[in-house]
Amino acid sequence: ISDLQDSVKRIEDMLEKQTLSPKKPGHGHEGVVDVVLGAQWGDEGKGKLVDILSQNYNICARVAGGSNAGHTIVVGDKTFKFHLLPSGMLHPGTMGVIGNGVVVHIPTLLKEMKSLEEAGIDFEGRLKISDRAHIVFDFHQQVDGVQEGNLGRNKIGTTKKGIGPAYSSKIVRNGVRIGDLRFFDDFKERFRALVEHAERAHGNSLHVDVEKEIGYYASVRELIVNMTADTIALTNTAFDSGKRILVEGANATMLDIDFGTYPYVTSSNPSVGSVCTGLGVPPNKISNIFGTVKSYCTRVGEGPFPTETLGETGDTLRKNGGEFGTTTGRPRRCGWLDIPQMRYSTLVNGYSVLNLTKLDVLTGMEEVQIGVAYKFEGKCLESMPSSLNVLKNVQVEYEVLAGWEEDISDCKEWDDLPTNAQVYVRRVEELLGVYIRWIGVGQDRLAVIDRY
Ligand code: 2SA
Ligand code: GDP
Ligand code: MG
Repeated sequence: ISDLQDSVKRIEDMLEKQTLSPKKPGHGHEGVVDVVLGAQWGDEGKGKLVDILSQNYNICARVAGGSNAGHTIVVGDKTFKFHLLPSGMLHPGTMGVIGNGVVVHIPTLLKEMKSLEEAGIDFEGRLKISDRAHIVFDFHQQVDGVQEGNLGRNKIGTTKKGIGPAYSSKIVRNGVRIGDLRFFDDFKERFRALVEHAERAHGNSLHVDVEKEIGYYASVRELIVNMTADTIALTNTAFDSGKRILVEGANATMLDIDFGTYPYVTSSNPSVGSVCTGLGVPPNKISNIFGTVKSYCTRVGEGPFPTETLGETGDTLRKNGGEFGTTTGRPRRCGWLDIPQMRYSTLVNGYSVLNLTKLDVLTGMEEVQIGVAYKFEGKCLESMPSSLNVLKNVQVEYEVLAGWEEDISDCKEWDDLPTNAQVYVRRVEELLGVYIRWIGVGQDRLAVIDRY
C-alpha cells in the first residue's frame, strides 16, 4: 500500500507541473450535447420530444440511420412528418445537421425539404450535411427489395429504403460519400465501380441506368455541395463556443445492429454510441441522455417480441395509438411494456431520465399489464439473451394493475393525473430505477407533463 501511495503522489506531482490540466469528464466545457434515444423497438415518440426541446438548442443533429426513420409531429391542426431531416428544424432558430453516421437518399431528402417548405418551413442556410455521410442510391433500395424477396418467410421486414445495402457498401469500402459530389469526375468513377460491383452480386435482378443516374446527380450537385460541411469541426466548434446541441436518435436500441434482436435489426447503431461515431463528438461532451419509452410496446417488421399481445388487446392498442408506420404505413405489432427489455436498454444507454409517451392510449383499459420478468426452462433470466431461440421462447411474467377511465389528454401537471395512472407511472419508475421526467398525454406538441 505504501508503494502505491508513493506512486500516486509522484503522478499527482507530475500532473501539477504540467501546463495542461486533466479535463474532468462532463465539466469545464462550454456547450451542451443532449441526446434523445428510442428505448424499445422504435416509434416511441422521439420526434415529439425533439420538437418540444429544440427551441432551446442551437443545433439538432441526426447521427444514424436514413429515410427508414419516421417522426411525426403534431402542432395544432398541422401534422409534419420527418424522415431524414432532424425534427428540431421546425424551430426557425435551430440549425439542422445530418452527421457522418447517416446514410442519405438525396431524392428523398430533397422531396422532404420541398414538402416542408410548402408547409412554410425555411431551410435557407439552416441545413448542413456531413461530407463523410454515405449516399443511398436508388439501386440500394432495389437491392433491399431483392434481398427481402430472397429471404422469403425469413425476411427481416425492412422498410426497403436501401439502408442495409448502403451500410454494406460503406463497410465493404466502395461506398460513395456526400463529399464526393464536389469532385464530380471521382464521383462518377466511384459510382460506376459501385454499380458494377452490385450487378456482379445481383445479376439480372438489378436495373440501373447509370448515365441517367449520373445526369440526376449532376443536376442536384450544386444544391447539395452548398449544404455540405465538415460537421465534425462545425459541431465541436459550436460546442466549444457554448452552443447547445440536441441529438435526435432514429430507430431504437432493440433494432441496433450490435445490441438488438439480430438479425431482425436495422444496419446502424441507434443506441448512444452513435452520438460519437455518427457525429464525431467525444463522449465527455455528452450531458444528458433522454430515453423515450412508450407506455406499452410496439414493433414493426419481423423478429421476436416477448410481450406482444395478439387479439383484442393488441387491436385496441393499435387503434387507439394510431400504430401504423410513419414511413411505410405498415400496421405495428402491439404489446405490453417490457421491463427486462427496458432494463437492458437502460444498461446500454445509461438514461439520465425517461420520457414516457402515449399514456393516454391506455385510458379506458380495465387493467394494464407490465411484463416484469423473462423465464426460460423454468428459470428467471438475469440478462437479455442474445439467442433468438431463447428470446422467442421466453415466458413473460406479468404484473396486473388497475386501469383508469378518466380522459387524461388535458392533464398539465402530475397532480391532474388519476391515481391509477400515477400508480402505473410510479411502478414503471420503480422497476427501472430511472426518473420519468416527461409523460405524454396526447399527440399534440403541448400534450405533455413535464415533472422537471
Ligand atoms: P431497415 O429498413 O433495414 O432499417 O429495417 C430493419 C428493421 O428495422 C425496423 N425499422 C423500423 N422500426 C420502427 N420504425 C421505423 N421507422 C418507420 C416509422 C417505419 C415504418 O417511423 O414508423 O414506417 O414502417 C423503422 N425503420 C426501420 C424495420 O421494421 C425492420 O424490422
Ligand atoms: P418516433 O419514430 O419515435 O419519432 O415516433 P413516430 O413519430 O414514428 O410514432 C409515434 C406516434 O405517436 C406519432 O404519431 C406521434 O405523433 C404520436 N405520439 C407521440 N407522443 C404521443 C402521446 O403522448 N400520445 C399520443 N396519443 N400520441 C403520441
Ligand atoms: Mg418512427
